[in-house]
Amino acid sequence: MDKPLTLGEGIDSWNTIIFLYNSALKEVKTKVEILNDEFQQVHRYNPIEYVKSRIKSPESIVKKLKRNGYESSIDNMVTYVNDIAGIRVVCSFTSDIYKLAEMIGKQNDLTVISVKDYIRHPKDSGYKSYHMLVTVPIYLSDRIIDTKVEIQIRTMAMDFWASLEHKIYYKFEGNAPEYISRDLRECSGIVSMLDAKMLQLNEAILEAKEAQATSAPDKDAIKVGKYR
Ligand code: 0O2
Repeated sequence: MDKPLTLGEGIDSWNTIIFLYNSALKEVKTKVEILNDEFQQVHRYNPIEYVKSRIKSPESIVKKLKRNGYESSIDNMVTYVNDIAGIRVVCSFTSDIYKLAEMIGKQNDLTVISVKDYIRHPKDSGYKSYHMLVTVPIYLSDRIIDTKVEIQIRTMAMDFWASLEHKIYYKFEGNAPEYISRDLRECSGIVSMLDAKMLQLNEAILEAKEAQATSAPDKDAIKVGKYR
């Protein structure tokens, strides 16, 4: 089979492009859902709280191109805007983020283009999230097109902070007074403390449950004994 075409090489109609990004979103979303179901099946545990996905609005695409010094054209949009198709996976605990990222990285038909770990290296704003830029092959009737999707993986607390910070910053169009930026960074620190505490609590609960299970008599054995 011919080498897959990368979105941008000769694909020029807006509708075709949006159709491809929508298809790529569906593919990646299904993969993430299957990984979550498998995790539930094997470990009796659900690492994902919820998944959101979106196609970036034309206004947002144009704004981003302008911000980065590019003219608004379909070619530039496909080449320089990496998050036109975006999926946000919200996990219970920080440790789940890394497990999930590893599982996504191992999917044979996804190509990981880049990873940005804003959890280990938060942005100056205080933003924390794990970003993976991947391509997924979209099989059309006459060709295969590798299409970019940005996957953002974060905890509920990180998502809470990022959503509110996004709203606040939009109000100031990026020029928030210093004391607001400082307070937001402080809130980001609180979010990290909360995540660390919840993770610690979860680990303590799991240990306590395990200890209970090993010290308690086997319920089935009691039943057998009673009715023998
Ligand atoms: P919107 O409106 O959410 O779509 P690159 O994609 O690598 O060319 P970019 O865009 O700087 O360069 O990549 P990065 O850092 O991975 O950021 C992509 C997205 O992450 C942003 O998209 C936001 O959604 C989110 N993000 C990054 N930094 C921040 C931050 O400080 N605060 C919040 N709340 N979100 C952030 P957009 O297009 O900037 O915005």
